[in-house]
Amino acid sequence: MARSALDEMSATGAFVRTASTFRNSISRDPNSPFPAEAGRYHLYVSYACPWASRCLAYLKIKGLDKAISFTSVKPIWGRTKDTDEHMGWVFPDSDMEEPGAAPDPLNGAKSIRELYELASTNYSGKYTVPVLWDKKLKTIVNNESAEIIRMLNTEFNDIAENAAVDLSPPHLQPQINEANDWIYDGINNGVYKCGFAKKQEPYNEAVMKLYEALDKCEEILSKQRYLCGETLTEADIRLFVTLIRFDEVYAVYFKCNKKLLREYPNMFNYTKDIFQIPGVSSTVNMDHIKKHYYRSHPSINPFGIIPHGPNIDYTTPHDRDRFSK
Ligand SMILES: N[C@@H](CCC(=O)N[C@@H](CS)C(=O)NCC(=O)O)C(=O)O
Repeated sequence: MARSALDEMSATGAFVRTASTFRNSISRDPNSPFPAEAGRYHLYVSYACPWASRCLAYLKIKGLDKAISFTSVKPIWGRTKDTDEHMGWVFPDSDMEEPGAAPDPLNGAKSIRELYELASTNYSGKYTVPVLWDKKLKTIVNNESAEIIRMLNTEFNDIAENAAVDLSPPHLQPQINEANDWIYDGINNGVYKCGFAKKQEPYNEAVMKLYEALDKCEEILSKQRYLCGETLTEADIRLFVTLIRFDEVYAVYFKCNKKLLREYPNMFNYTKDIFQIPGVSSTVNMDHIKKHYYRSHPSINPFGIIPHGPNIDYTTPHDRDRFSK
């Protein structure tokens, strides 16, 4: 039977994420199997998903959203096949069904699962988003967001409207990699380890690590505008997608309530700062985010009640200009 994140459990009740499977690369080299070309690739995403949202943020920041089309699935998981019980990402039947979500324009697939089955006849992993799809070869190029964002940053610069924006400049690469490591483990994946734990001990461990990492970010951001200095980098986009979901979802749903994002003055203002970068707010669909988490895992929230608050307005002024100006 097909699996989902909720099944990824160690014997001790800890959530253990498995690696992505499709790991090909798009290259600026026109002779490569997947050359960077306008109009050739499509991103399948869910607005709810932080990993997919970091790809969307890159499309906007790099000015690639005309060259690379994208479609979001519906926020709430549904049956992916009539013949088994698997629940996962599904497309709406029309544009009207769920604002923001659209039917699959390329393959007419009903679910993300169908795309994986089109790309590989013997795939047995999870059916995750994002999916970077090649329209020409009708296959999945890559389903690992950490790699997709790096391709979007460097390989499409002949096409990108904002080619000069480099979110991984070589001189900052070691610092970015270092920040990514502890932020992924403590925060991006850390909130999932808190929320999906089935025993107290792994939850305790994850929540302790999470708040150590958040405190460390707050400390860094009290001294500089962004995680790696005075310019926005990949590390910031990767942190942002988790922070923007923190108070609305993770604090309640994943039991990350020791301290709220809005109680960290530097990180809270930093989140507003990134939200206000042109294009980024269009990648944050809080309606999809809340619906997905609160309604897609009945074992965690059996009645599917979506909490009313806190409805934070990230468009209000922030204080981060104090660093760069
Ligand atoms: N490492 C992957 C993780 C992607 C991922 O876990 N996506 C989740 C949504 S937030 C998903 O599609 N889950 C489907 C499932 O668990 O069945 C990436 O960063 O691209």
